[in-house]
Amino acid sequence: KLWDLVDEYLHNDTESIMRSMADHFEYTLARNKWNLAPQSLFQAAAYSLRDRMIEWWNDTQEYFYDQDSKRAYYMSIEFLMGRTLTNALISTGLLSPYYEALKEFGENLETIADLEHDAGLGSGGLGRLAACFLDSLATLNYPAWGYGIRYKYGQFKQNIVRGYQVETPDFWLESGNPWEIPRQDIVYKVGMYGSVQYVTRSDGSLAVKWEPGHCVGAVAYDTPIPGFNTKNTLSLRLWSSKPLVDMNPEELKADPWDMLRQNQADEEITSVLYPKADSDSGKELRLKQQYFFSCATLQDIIRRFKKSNRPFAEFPDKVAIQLNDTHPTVSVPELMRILVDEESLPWDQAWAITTKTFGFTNHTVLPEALEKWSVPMFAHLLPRHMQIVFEINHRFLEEVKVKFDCSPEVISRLSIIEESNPQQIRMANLAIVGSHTVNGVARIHSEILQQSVFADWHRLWPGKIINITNGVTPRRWLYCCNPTLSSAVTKQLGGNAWVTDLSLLKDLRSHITQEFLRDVREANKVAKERLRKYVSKLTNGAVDLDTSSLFDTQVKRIHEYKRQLMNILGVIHRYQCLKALTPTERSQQVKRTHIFAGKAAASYQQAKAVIKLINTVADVVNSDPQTKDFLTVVFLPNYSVSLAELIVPATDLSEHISTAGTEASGTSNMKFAMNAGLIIGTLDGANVEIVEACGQENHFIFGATAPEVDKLRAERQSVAIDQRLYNVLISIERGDFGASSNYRWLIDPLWQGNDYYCVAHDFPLYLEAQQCVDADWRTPDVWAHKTVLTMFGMGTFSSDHSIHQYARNIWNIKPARMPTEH
Ligand code: 26Y
Repeated sequence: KLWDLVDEYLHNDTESIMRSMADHFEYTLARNKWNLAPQSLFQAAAYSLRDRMIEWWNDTQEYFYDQDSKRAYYMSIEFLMGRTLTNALISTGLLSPYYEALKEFGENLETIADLEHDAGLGSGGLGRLAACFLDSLATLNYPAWGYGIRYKYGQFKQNIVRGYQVETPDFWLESGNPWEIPRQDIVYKVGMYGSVQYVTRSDGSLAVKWEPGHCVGAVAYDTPIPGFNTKNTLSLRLWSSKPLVDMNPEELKADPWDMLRQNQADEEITSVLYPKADSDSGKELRLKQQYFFSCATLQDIIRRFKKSNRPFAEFPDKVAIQLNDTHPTVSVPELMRILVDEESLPWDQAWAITTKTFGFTNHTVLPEALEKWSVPMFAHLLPRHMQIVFEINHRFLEEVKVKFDCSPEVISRLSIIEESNPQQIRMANLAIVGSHTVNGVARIHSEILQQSVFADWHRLWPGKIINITNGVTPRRWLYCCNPTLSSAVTKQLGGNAWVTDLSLLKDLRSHITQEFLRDVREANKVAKERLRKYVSKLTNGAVDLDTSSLFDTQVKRIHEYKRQLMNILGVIHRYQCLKALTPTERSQQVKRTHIFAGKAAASYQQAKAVIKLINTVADVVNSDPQTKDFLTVVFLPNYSVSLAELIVPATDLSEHISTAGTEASGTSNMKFAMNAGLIIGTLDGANVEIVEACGQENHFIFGATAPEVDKLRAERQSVAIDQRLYNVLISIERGDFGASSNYRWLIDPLWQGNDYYCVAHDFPLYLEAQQCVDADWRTPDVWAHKTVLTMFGMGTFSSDHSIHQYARNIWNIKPARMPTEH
């Protein structure tokens, strides 16, 4: 009876929603009904929606438990979730009653949704991929959990001051986070430091026991993840650190001030994403974060597993754990420690369980991103884990020597321990040895893993390294962010089944109607107008984008390999060409708006210099009366998920121009193409598969291919500087864009032929590709056809498609959809 009352309370008609919003407004937020502040209305809406999601979440968990489902656990140090409100309303099917309810409160849903602070607990592609995967897992009814860290500060906020990037903390929890459910009852103890003891068991055998020198608490915070058009609701469980005073009795005797400092240090573990790693203490903090999160997650997974009273031998039948890059890899020795030391399993059995449980995804081939930890530091923080890693390595190398005829060089490359001074632990090697399957994130990337980065492993264990090409969720990246275009697709297909089955788009490819071409153009116009308003507000009216111009966009992390430099050098070239023309000639040129956004790592000089150059070029170009009607350049500060949702639908041409062989996949390429945008790009990452699916003739592909890049580098050929590049560089040297000393980091390597990322080689080819863009843009019908063929070719780039492959080929899990009456 009691529960019936609750169910009644949670009805989903407008009036019930208004009532529950009013309740939260008054009792959760303690606000006064005469002061309906928009921020509080957002929170009231969020809390009331959360109530509904919690109910479904509880039902879902009960259902998975009853079904005894095998679950997949996605462990990721980043989750770049962005905003939740609109997405959750659309997934739960409650958009229209909430729209109405807010109207009754005198507010517009869009305005309210805009008040939500992005959850920016990630820095780029890897974190956003994790977020898309959660959306797909929920939507496809897979039994799964996301696990990560609840950082108090997300990725820094980027401010642009006089053209320079200035970082300030992103205190995203400032106005509270209505989506999360703090679970003060779910707290695990995480040990660190200390020593290893040997104790004799009653049967005379020797047991090893780690006695940590210090313990902290890990508190669970859950965020419900609703599936689209299903009641299945998953959870993202993020850990927050807190002091455990009574767990550390020795420390209780210490000076109270010391204890306070220790408490603060404990809380700091989950304070920031990627703490600065330029000192030993910074590096240790990063490792501490990784261990903290791995340790808490494994305890939680094992507690859930134990509820079914099965023997540990069956653990891999019920649990699949995915390591999203190497960051959670300390989970491998941690699971071994639990099984061997705490559960007293023999090593071989523990190892079989461990390797059957883990899968490992690699996201980068850049050597500097392959994580290593110094052995002394690791041994100090995690003495028992260090022993276990040595033991894993010893047994692995013995096996290799016996079974395979490897040279000493190969053995030393395969070794988990790098014999440097001090020794280093290669986390990628540990992840490969500790998991049953390794995957790359786009076909070319997986091939590079097999043939070069992990070639030794591929020879050792053929078939272990596989490919699963990334995808993005069509819910957020088309249905929600581009309602006009979505309606057009729904109209064409006579329903919105495509939202959960994007492959339906391909059926539209063979009969493109005039009506649809018109609709696509209209959607693009609406989106451009929205972006125009945003930029105008941002710049206090100083920049008014011309929505009839071609919007050319490059938005992503700023990195040398992504070559934003080549893009801006191309813009300078265009500017120089315009200046050289007569006014009549100028007026015949394609009008363009070049949009940039992206953050540079705080210590990355070259990337920061690129930001300064883009901003300065923007100042010069936008205020030049001769060119300003034909060329506009904008750098939009503080790139984020919600900013991307605004930019993606408004873009005509997006740039994915990394040096071939460097971008593992890229996922924004998929977002733009899904929104009927064309791509200018290299044959790198997922571009290769995108243009294969959409037609290479519909895109602007240029530049050295990955084997050509290898050759250029091997031959150390110095590439002659093209005349146009020369003119651009000279203009920068001359100070046309402020003091050239700002750009030494960028320009000198080019003059010196020290051009690892092949900018000079690809520049002329890039300019040619841009000329092809202009030519096509001048023929609107040609352009429109290409955009539509592109969009309809994107059926396999949904994260749903990727997740089905993970489920089948790595995790061995099955969907378990709750019946609707549940
Ligand atoms: C060094 C370390 C701590 C580290 C921190 C962050 C290493 C890597 C990363 C993040 C990597 C990342 O975001 N990689 C991107 O993953 C995307 C999803 O697979 C790819 O699309 C993209 O090409 C790749 O750069």
